[in-house]
Amino acid sequence: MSLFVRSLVLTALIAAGGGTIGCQGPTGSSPKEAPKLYDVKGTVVSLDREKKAVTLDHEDIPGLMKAMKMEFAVDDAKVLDGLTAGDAVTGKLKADGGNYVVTSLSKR
Ligand SMILES: [Cu+2]
Repeated sequence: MSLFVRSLVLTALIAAGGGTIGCQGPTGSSPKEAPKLYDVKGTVVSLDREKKAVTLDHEDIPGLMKAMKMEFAVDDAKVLDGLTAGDAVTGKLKADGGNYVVTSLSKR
């Protein structure tokens, strides 16, 4: 959902809530941030199909983190198919709160 659409929805929710004085809406829990997808580029340092994890020496991920070497969880062991340590890769990273999951990876 785009930020624009999200703000429209928020505005609508606030407007709807304003009309019900004395009635608590379902606002007990804070709204969950939608997961964001980032492009990730780097080199495979090691991978573990059983653990569904891959360690990447990744480049800067603008808006998320600087270049570093770190381990990521992968969505599915299939994401690691055809890859070996040392491969230069590009892929997608899903950031859900502080939780990072690699959803696709391929050699570049
Ligand atoms: Cu990192």
